[in-house]
Amino acid sequence: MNRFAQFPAQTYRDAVSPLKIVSAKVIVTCPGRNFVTLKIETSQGIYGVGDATLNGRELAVAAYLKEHVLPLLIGRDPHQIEDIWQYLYRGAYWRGGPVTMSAIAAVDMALWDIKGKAAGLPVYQLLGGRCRSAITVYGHANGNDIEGTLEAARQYKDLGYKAVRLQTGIPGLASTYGVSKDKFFYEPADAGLPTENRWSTEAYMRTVPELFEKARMALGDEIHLLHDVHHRLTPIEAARLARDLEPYRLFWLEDAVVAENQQNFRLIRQHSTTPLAVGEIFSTVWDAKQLIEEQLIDYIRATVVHAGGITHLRKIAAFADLHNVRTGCHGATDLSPISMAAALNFNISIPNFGIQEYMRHTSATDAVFPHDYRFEEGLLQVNESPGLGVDIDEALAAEHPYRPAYLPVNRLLDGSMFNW
Ligand code: CS2
Ligand code: MG
Repeated sequence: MNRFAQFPAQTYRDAVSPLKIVSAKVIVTCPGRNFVTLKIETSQGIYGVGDATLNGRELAVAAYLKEHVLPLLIGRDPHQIEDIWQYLYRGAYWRGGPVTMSAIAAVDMALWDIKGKAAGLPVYQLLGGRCRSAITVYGHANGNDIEGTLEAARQYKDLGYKAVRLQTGIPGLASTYGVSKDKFFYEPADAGLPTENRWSTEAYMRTVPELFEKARMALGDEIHLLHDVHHRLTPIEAARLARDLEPYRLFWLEDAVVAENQQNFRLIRQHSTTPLAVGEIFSTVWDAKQLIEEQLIDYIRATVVHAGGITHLRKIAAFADLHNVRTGCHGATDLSPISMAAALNFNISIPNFGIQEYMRHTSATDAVFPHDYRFEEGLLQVNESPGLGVDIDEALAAEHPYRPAYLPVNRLLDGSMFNW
């Protein structure tokens, strides 16, 4: 029996009858990697779930929710999603940032889940319905060297992916961002204390153009190719790399430079037509305002769990749409299947969807988070079940206790602290 069938369609009166939030809990689980989940329960037995995972800082968000948010929710009408969002955002006084906005995001996702279940509709139907039949996704191909990366890319192409991100090991460097031990499942938070990588921009800049030249020869012109610089270049270095990659027609070059100084991207724009993507670490629209207004980027990567949930992400997408910027939501394995389910309901309902990152979760994670979305021929099909179409198996979650895990740090060869 479909586990979501318990929520039958209800008339409007029933759907908005006085529901009250009666309890809420934070569930931290580690089926191979840590996830933080918020579960909000209501007076009619309808409950909603939200993802609150912030890779490497999970317990900060769990504490923020438990100590400073959950007491404020009890007794409220869960249908008042926008008012509760504004209450938590303005009421904190200290606005924005990844911890606060991940906590607000979890509440927002759970409330949309409740509203969908109460209405007997998938959340995307409450967001305006379908703008497309399914969601195009990209996978992560990586290897210790170029040939290994291309071999992984062929596997993704054989699985039906229409788009694949390529990250390769760099000759002379023991490790680098994006190259994982397990070639199919990538989890960078790999140790109880941060592991230290060493970095050489020169070696990187020599390797990446060769990677994409060989990729185009090996994979053809049809498949979309993407690359994540992961914040590691200066603006002029990024401009040179973007120009060097133009012959290989990337779908996007991601996080070419750090984006605290949004005008960094003006220099890249002056030198290259390679499309640019940024924003997975953004918490609100204010982190991207100049980038979008000046059309310094082509894709905004802000994600449902780190940018305030569906409610705020829709505002970012609407603002981006005014400036011909499309979405490209972050979808790494450190965002739970709850985030993916919410992202798909968001993606299917907006006019300026670009692409969705889809790093598959392990079977252990999927068992803890049963969900109705499914992968078919390079596309993700969104749930038709009420709400977000995802759940958490609390008994199974309890079998996987939290395990401290930190993201790596990066230093230059001379030991200077750098960006990972
Ligand atoms: C990466 C992420 O998927 C991406 O584009 O930037 O894997 C990122 O490194 C992790 O989410 C960090 O936890
Ligand atoms: Mg990235």
